[in-house]
Formats: sequence, C-alpha cells, structure tokens
Amino acid sequence: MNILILHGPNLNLLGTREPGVYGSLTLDDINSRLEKYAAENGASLRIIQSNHEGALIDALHEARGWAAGVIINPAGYTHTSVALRDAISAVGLPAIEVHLSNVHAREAFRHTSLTAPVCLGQISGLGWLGYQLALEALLEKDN
Ligand code: CA2
Repeated sequence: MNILILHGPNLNLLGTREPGVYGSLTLDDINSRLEKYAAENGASLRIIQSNHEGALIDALHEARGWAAGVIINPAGYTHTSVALRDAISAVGLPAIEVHLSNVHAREAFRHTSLTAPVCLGQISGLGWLGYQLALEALLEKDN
C-alpha cells in the first residue's frame, strides 16, 4: 500500500526548539521510524515536508495517481486553511490528521481544525507515535 505523509509548515524545525511541546526527535528521526514500520508492514511511503500551502495542495492532487491513503500534519494550516481542507476533500483519499501535541489542551485557536472534518479521524497529543498509529489504521482499514 502506497501512503503519502505530509508534514506542514515549521515541522522541519522539530528537535531544535520547544521539545517540551513537540518532543526532542527531529523530523528525520520521525521519518526513519515511520520508514522502518512501513517496511515491516508492507507499506511504501512518500514523505514530504513543506512550509508552503500550495505545495501541500499540489502534493495532495498528485497523490490521486498513486496513493491509497494520506497522513497529514497540517501544522498551523490546520486552523486556517480552507484551501487545504478543500484539497483533502477533493482528492477523496482516506486521510488521517496527526498532531504531535494535544491541540485541545492548548490555546483556543488550536481547538478548531478546518481539516479534521474531511479526514477519517484525528490523532492528537501522542507525539511521533501518532503517525505510526495513523499508518497502522490505514493499513488495517480495508482488512
Ligand atoms: O502539534 C502539532 O503537531 C501541531 O500541528 C504543530 C503546529 C501547530 O501550529 C499546531 O497547532 C499543532 C506547529 C508546528 C511548529 O513546529 C515547531 C517545531 C519546533 C520548534 C517550533 C515549532
């Protein structure tokens, strides 16, 4: 099963600042763990991080041709982007939204997700493991 993993803006900074909120792993550390899990479970990943809304949307459009599912941490765009929500909805692929931190325990502006309603579900607050659990859920979905 081919899966697209999308990391949104500023997640390239993981491991360098705010470890109390986002953990001490770098994005490369997280991606390596996901690649290992994918290899052990018969999945093939394409992983993209972008700080640009349009690049995330383009990646979603392109995924129509090859991916069976999407795992997305839209980061700050979670709370602001109608365009990203529309893209997730338009491509029609099963998508799971992941947040490292528990957005519901943070500032009120993080409690609203424009993207979660067009996803299968949302995992928030479980750190990097949330991505692996999302991958497990996509792999199990049709079994
Ligand atoms: O908890 C998450 O995964 C978030 O998607 C992270 C976003 C935030 O805007 C969302 O509300 C929740 C922020 C990503 C910023 O990442 C940083 C990493 C290291 C240092 C500073 C920011």
